[in-house]
Amino acid sequence: MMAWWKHLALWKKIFIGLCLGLVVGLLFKDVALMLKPVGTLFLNMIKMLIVPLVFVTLVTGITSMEDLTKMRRIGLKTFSIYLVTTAIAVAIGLAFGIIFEPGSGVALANDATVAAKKAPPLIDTLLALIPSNPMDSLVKGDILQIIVFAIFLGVSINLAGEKGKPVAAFFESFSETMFKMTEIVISFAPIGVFGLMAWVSASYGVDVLMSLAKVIACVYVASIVHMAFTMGGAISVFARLNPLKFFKGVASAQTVAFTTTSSSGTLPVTTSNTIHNLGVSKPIASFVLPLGATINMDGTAIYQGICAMFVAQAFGVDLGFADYITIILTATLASIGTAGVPGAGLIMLSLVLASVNLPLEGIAIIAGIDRILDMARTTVNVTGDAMTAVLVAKSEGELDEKIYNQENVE
Ligand code: DAS
Repeated sequence: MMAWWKHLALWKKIFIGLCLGLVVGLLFKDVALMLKPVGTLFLNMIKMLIVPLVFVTLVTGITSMEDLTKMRRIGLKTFSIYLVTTAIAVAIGLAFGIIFEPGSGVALANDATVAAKKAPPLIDTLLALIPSNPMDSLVKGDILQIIVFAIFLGVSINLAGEKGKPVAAFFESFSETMFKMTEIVISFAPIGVFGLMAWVSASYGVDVLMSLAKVIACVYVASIVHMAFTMGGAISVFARLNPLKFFKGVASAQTVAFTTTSSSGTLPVTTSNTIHNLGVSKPIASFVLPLGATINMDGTAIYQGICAMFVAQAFGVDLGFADYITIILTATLASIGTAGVPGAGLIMLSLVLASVNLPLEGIAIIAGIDRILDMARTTVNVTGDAMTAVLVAKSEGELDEKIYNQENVE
């Protein structure tokens, strides 16, 4: 038995953990609820990695691109892909909301118990990007501020020339060490995913899912459409690579994202998958992925487009063309401001609803099933990050196609 399990690819082990967790949660609810600590332990292990991994790999990603023009070129490509795919994602979400009307006929939850947390004004989010005390940001795990500080530090090391080399070497060594620690943590993913999935399926059960089945179905189908056509199409057309190999190579990260609902938490797995399964060079992966885990949220954009339509329909509010444009703009910006942590998109949804004067009470209805929706949107978010890393690496000639086309992936 052990030999069979030992030689199984990691993504298959994780998938088995996911399915077993689902079954145990639905059939043995009491046992499954006791499994939550197993999932929490795994979550804490990947949270332990986030700050050091994001910080050292981003600094290393930048110092390894000594040529500032190359870094500027890669940065431009990365941000352009992020913005375009996110805007497409919102449009797909809106289209699904308009066509399938998930909110029509929904029994409104009058006891709006969940007070809709107000999202911070966008200008505050942008101003807060510069960390007044980078050590404090590192200690608190303020990922956006850590990324800004890492970019400043990486560029400064490059500008320091010879005098910066010892620091660059330190971060290079630290980065390799963090990749090793990541491999250790990832080996626990199958059992961690089992515990998380068992707790989620036991907590939500089937009845909650049925009552809002239409909006859940809309988010899941729109997410699959965006991954298959937008992302699969981009890999096929612009990178001229087999999209099926891409989805197989990123399966572990998708499964961890699905169960943890945290892009940042999944970052160690996303990084490992893109390097070891998809052949992306470490410098490109180290630059594109930490940024993506924080500002590239296609799944969240889809979710906000659909939920804005859901709330408008549930409360009988008619939206005009100008409202749709406003939703596309605010949902794109809101998804950039959404942190890569569980439930962040729900908070930013208040920004999108407020932008078109939709009742924030709608958030209380969504809140009841938000974890289920978060599982889908985080999976899309992580897949979009990996897709961007592949496109940028291929365009820079830093993608090893032998690794990309390999049969056995982790
Ligand atoms: N859960 C967030 C993430 O980690 C996305 C969201 O809440 O919308 O990507």
